[in-house]
Amino acid sequence: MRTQVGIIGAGPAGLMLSQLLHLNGIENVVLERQTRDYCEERIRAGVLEQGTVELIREAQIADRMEQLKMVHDGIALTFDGQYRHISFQELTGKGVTIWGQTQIVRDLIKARTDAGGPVLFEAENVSIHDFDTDSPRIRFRHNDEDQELQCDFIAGCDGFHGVSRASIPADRIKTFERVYPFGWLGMLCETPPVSEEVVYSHSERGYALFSMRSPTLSRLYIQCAPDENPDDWPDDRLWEELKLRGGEQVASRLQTGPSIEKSVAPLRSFVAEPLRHGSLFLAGDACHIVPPTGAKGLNLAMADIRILYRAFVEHYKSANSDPLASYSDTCLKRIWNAQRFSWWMTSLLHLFPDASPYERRVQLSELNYVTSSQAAMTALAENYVGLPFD
Ligand code: FAS
Ligand code: PHB
Repeated sequence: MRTQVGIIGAGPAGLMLSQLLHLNGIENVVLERQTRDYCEERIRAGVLEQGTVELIREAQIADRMEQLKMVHDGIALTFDGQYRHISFQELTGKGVTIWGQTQIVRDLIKARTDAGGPVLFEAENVSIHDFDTDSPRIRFRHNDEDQELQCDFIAGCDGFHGVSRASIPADRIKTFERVYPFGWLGMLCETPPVSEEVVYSHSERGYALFSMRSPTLSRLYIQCAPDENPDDWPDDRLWEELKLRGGEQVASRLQTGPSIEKSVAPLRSFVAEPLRHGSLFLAGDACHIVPPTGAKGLNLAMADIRILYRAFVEHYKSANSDPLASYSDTCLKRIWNAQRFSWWMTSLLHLFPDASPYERRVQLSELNYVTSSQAAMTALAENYVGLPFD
């Protein structure tokens, strides 16, 4: 089997790259180890920057999004009995869009398969070879047959636990990491959202987040132990805890109901440098992880793909390989900005088990400052809506 770009991973990064390359006449094959259903059912991000919305339009998979999306002009923060709104529209002239990652992945898989694009699900034992040459190869097993894909380039879009980054010799890659002493217990339920905007809550009992996927589907989270067992949180207990952490204004409006999904995700900050290794290009969670407090995970993956697909188009259409050569440095600038903002939002809103009474007071003072100073609110807003591309 032969193609121009071999893509490992059918998450949002791999599928978006495949669709954009296809629309520009560049051949590609996607190899995914999970089933199609598994990829389409996974619940993850839901807040989109304007740059991600524009990329979805460029990929010609925006029809359902345009009809069903929700547009928010800000967020709210609650702490110490306060309920404070931050208007992104007033401060930056931009908002954010609520449209689930699950929907984006479904639309991309449909677009690729409708066009006959080779997306091979249940590809086992994927391994990559000769990526320090101009003719890299990917070996895998599919339909009980061992196969080999020869290509010009490999795009490693296989997430944090994928094979791509793991295949790079340790002396050729540098990693930076912070693991947080807590995780998020998330719940999805068919109840109306508590507010017309996403609400971030800081309390003596810990952090909570009140988000949504639609006017009838709420997505809610509480800070928990990294190894928390969701089974220890029957719905009633979780609703009670959300009310206690959200504060009076939230509790009085929170409508409860049966959960349809519950899961725990650990929190970490992670970056691997560089993103390019010969003919292998890493993108998305394969080379960076952010705690979801800043809603940057998916948006950062889409920013990588925006830069990478344009670089491939320049290479194949204009024989200009400079954008491929600068891919890593270009992405890393944006990655470290999002790392800083996500670490800062996480530090601002979570309860750190070892925080001293002094640090607790400073945290409250920062929450007050961030929700009352025009300058501080603008800094938060411009990072949340997404910093401009260079
Ligand atoms: P993905 O991990 O989405 O996709 C990688 C794909 O590669 C997967 O389909 C995997 O099966 C496949 N793969 C892995 N190894 C392979 C191999 N060896 N062979 C073939 N295929 C292989 N962000 C937010 O902003 N808000 C959130 O609420 C939020 N919640 C999250 C919850 C969880 C549990 C996780 C893990 C992430 C969450 N994120 C959230 C971040 C999330 O949105 C990611 O940034 C986004 O999924 C990144 O997309 P990809 O880079 O495509 O990686
Ligand atoms: C979500 O809707 O899942 C969500 C919203 C905001 C975040 C993280 C997750 O910061």
